Amino acid sequence: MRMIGLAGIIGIVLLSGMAYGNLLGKYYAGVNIDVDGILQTQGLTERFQRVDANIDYWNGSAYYMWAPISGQWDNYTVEWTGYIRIDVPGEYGFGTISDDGSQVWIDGQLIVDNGEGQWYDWEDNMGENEPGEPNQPVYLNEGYHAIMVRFYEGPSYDGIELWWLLPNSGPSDIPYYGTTFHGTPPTYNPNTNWAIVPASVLMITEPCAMDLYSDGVINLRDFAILASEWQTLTPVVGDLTGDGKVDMEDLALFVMFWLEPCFVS
Ligand SMILES: [Ca+2]
Ligand SMILES: [Ca+2]
Ligand SMILES: [Ca+2]
Ligand SMILES: [Ca+2]
Repeated sequence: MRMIGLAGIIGIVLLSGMAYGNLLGKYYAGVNIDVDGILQTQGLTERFQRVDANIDYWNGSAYYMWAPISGQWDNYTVEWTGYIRIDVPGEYGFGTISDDGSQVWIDGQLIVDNGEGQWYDWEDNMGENEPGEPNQPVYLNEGYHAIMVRFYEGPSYDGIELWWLLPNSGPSDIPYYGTTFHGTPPTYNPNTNWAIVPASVLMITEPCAMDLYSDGVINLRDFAILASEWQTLTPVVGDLTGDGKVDMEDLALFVMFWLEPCFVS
């Protein structure tokens, strides 16, 4: 551990508690919609990756231009991946409003298909969708669930928001008046129980990967294992980043999850 140094320790302190508010966003030039209408990223040119706190890229104005890729107003794709923390087991609603299309997968299952080319449109898995598309709340148990959202922009205006409806909320009006808004800007509906999925439940990596001692919490026991493999050439479990060595990058990732639960049953 001598190698860490003061700067490393300061970095660790700054990173502590930063597990949440992280989704990995991959930004691509181009659009690829397959024959089944699924948004794909194969064949597209990746322009950059960045960390996004959550998916909240529209401010409700009629002629909003998100345009996250510099110099590329149209014809791009974004894929977000990470995990969502569920504290209350039950049936969840998910929905997007986007221009153009978007799709949401939870644990690898497509649960919201709002993938069409469109002016802003809302769709969810609670009944506001197109015929034949997913129309069931998704049951999620306590713990971390993989989430992936894909979004594409064809021409003109663009933006996306990801919303959820918590269990036992009862039926709720959607967050915007109307469902499709052809030619009419969506108007925010305050009488809704839906909420934008907050950064506080989103993370890039789920904490159980850090629970090296498997006792259900990220703690000193896990740190001791990580330290025992420090800079070894053949780490067994401590290589959290997958680059074949245990170093500052692994430690920086580890401390982000300090004292996080891992919901071991
Ligand atoms: Ca739609
Ligand atoms: Ca558009
Ligand atoms: Ca542990
Ligand atoms: Ca590593």
